[in-house]
Amino acid sequence: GNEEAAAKAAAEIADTGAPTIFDKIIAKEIPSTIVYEDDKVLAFRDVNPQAPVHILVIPKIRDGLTQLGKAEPRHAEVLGHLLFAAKLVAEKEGIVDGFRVVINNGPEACQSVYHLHLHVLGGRQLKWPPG
Ligand code: IU
Repeated sequence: GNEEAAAKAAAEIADTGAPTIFDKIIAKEIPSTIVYEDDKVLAFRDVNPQAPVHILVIPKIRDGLTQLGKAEPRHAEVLGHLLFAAKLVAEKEGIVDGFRVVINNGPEACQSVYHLHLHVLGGRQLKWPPG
């Protein structure tokens, strides 16, 4: 009902630390189109692509990284690993000459899933500034 929908919407605009749908994607309980995977990160196609190539790169273990703004010194290594994986994904997708990596942090940036993720976008002329 309406209340349920309102609660769901509220949950998605706040960093509650609750499990997210990405846990199920990592566990392969929810199917996704995986384009790259190693021991630390998973990259899969966004279900609502904003460009011909739109891939999300996420840490397999969230470890408090609900959003970039919560990063601690211990996360530096995985943050670097995620960015390098984004480059590997761009190469694999054939967009390495023109792509964008985006992290939406918090409500004002329209973050909707509180498990850190890098968006890798390309395959068309991207505009600047972004919306
Ligand atoms: P955001 O930066 O938190 O707004 O990005 C979340 C992305 O996760 C967004 O682009 C969604 O389309 C995407 N996504 C997904 O790929 N699969 C899902 O099951 C859900 C969201 I929920």
